[in-house]
Amino acid sequence: MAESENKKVAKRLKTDAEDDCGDTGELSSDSPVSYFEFTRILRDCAREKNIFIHGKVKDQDAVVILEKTPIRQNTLSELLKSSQLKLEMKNDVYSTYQLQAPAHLSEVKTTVVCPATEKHVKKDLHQEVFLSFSVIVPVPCVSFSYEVHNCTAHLSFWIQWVHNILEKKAEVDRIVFENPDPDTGFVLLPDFKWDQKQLQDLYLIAIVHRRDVKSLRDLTSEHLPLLTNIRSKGEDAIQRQYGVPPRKLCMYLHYQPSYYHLHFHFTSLEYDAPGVESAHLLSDVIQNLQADSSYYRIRSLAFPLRADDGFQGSKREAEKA
Ligand code: GTA
Repeated sequence: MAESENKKVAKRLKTDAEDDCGDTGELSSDSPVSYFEFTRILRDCAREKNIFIHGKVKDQDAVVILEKTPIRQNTLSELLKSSQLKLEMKNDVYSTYQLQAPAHLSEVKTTVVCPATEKHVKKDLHQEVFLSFSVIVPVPCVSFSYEVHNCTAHLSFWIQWVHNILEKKAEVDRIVFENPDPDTGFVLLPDFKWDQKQLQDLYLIAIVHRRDVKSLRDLTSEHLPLLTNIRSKGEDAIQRQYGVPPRKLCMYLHYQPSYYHLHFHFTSLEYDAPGVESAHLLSDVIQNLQADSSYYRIRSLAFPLRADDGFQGSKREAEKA
């Protein structure tokens, strides 16, 4: 990347200074976390270095997600020079240490969902996962409602946060790009899983302005202009803002999504993003719709199903009826 581009990207990424002041980085002494009373651990993932905790904040249910953030290249020399090292073991040329970093280099990304509904709690609870297939029912709208109401209704969420973004009631200063066209337009902004501190784990979402398209299942060739617009304008915006070229981006949507308002994930190819088992690449979706407008209306689609989804039961009920 050229030096001027590097500077532009560095400006776009969040710095520690920004974290200590301003709108999004306000130091918060009265956050829900200060009142959090632990109930139980929902999920604990050593590889992803995150933990999902259920608890109460002033009598309301809450979920707190703690995640160790990646080590940033621009803080490496400070990290090595200003940390204390405690020797753990030494053997031949090998030695391991506990590195105690200064406070500003050892932050933990914290996500709070409060008040959390039963669905929020259930979503983050560790469960056995099986591969399942969505049922093909000849009438597309029946198929859609069958899946949504019998399988995912209890795991799909209110999308108020999506409407807040589209109506500029939340995350306004985080918007990276917007195309306001009511049919093919969208808003591109950082996913809340990305702390925007390094490009290796770049993660943005494109939320469409249209409110009548809920998921992959609704897409037909009528939506090709929307999909190609998102691909080309999304790629351009990310290249402009972050210097990441399209060949280093992964663009996809989830089936089944957690939130039923059409949106796309743009992640760095270097990032091992969660949800890969339910991802459908945008380029494949475009090609499939070009070949067959009803592809996603009639196909049976595989998706991961959690042990307590109740889908198997519902399916059996439906078969019996
Ligand atoms: N900018 O308010 C928001 C917001 N919310 C509520 C969700 N998202 C938001 N983005 C902004 N502001 O990528 C993002 C989500 C997700 C996308 C919805 O919208 O981060 P989806 O409908 O396809 O749902 O996408 P998906 O991907 O299945 O659900 P989600 O929440 O991403 O969960 C997938 C897995 O990611 C989980 O099983 C869990 O392992 C992991 N995960 C969830 N939340 C976090 C977190 N905060 N930190 C780390 N890992 C997480």
